[in-house]
Amino acid sequence: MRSPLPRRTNLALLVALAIAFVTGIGAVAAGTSSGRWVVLTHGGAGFAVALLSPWKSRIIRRGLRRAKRGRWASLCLAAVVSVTLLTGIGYASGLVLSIGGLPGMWVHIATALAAAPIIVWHVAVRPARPRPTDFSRRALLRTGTLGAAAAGIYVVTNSAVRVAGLPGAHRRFSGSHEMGSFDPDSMPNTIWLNDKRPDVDAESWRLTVVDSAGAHEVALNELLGNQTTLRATLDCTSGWYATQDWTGVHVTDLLGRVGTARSLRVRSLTGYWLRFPVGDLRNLFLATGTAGAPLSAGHGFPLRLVAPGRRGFWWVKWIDRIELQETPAWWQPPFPVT
Ligand code: HEM
Ligand SMILES: Nc1nc2c(c(=O)[nH]1)N[C@H]1C(S)=C(S)[C@@H](COP(=O)(O)O)O[C@H]1N2
Ligand SMILES: [Mo]
Repeated sequence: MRSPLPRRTNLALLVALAIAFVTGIGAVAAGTSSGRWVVLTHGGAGFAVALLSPWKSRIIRRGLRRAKRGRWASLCLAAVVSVTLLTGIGYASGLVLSIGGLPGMWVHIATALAAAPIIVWHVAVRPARPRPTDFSRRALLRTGTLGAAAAGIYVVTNSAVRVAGLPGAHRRFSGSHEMGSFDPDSMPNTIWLNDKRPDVDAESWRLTVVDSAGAHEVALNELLGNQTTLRATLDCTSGWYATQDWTGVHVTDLLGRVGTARSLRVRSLTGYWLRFPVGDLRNLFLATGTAGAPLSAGHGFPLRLVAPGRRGFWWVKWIDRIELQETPAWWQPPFPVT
């Protein structure tokens, strides 16, 4: 009889990768500290993948002795997953924050996304069917041991990062590193690949506000009249965060009756937009400045959104229109595409 070990290794690896993938997406969606457990599970799943790799390399080495269809794609998969693993650990520890000018977290996410379809294909061409014995008490115990070992390694590496005083010791719950708090000039500018920084003329710029009473326009001067300050943390999915004192007005100061509206669509003059549930209006802030100075062009001059508790991609820059709509808030891509 053939040993069940390779099959179980493959199954465990598949489960660990699936958990890492789902919690990875959860980690970059998490805006409040209640998302901490998702990020912790992600690290644990990542280390479970790492723990299984010695067994998996034995399987791979054996497999390579037999010529198989799609061998190169499988080796490519192994390479892509290894890079994902290494960039994850490199970024989390702070040892490798940037790779070829790109944020290391960006490379981590890009390779993980590239691995996903190859994994689906890889499993489809050699399906490993679980057997009843894979769910026996002993097998479950072994799975539990793997989980505990992964959690153990996670705790040990995290402590090592702290003892060694690596930058990773000061990560936020989301895994992000601090960059440029209270110093907007040293805070990164993050712009999606398909967006571009516009040059805005402050004189002619207007904010169009649409509520149940219709549309009206607001000039920059009017916004500068009656400002308050809000301390809030911008946490980008590319792995950095910064806390700033933002000056501006609350969205609710500009909007009239909500009526039957279900969402607020916040649009950038570049075309970039996001939709927020009306239940969230009280938390949304429109900033014209930070640290006592007007926003820089890169940070969204003349007006940007400050959305405490939401990840950076929600913080629309260069806003030219906010509009209450009856469309439900979930009616938008889960992550912005334009
Ligand atoms: C599917 C394969 C994946 C593997 C094997 C993997 C593995 C890892 C590992 C080992 C870490 C370091 C954990 C630590 O030391 O704290 C990490 C961190 C991270 N990964 Fe992944 N990852 C995967 C996919 C993803 C995806 C798809 C995303 C996002 C879309 C993602 C986002 C993150 C984030 C935000 C961190 C930082 C969290 C922290 O500092 O603990 N990962 N990953
Ligand atoms: N119009 C527009 N707004 C945008 C973006 C963009 O590309 N275009 N990037 C978002 C992302 S991903 C982040 S993290 C923050 C970054 O803000 P900053 O460049 O001021 O640091 O802006 C958000 N607002
Ligand atoms: Mo971002």
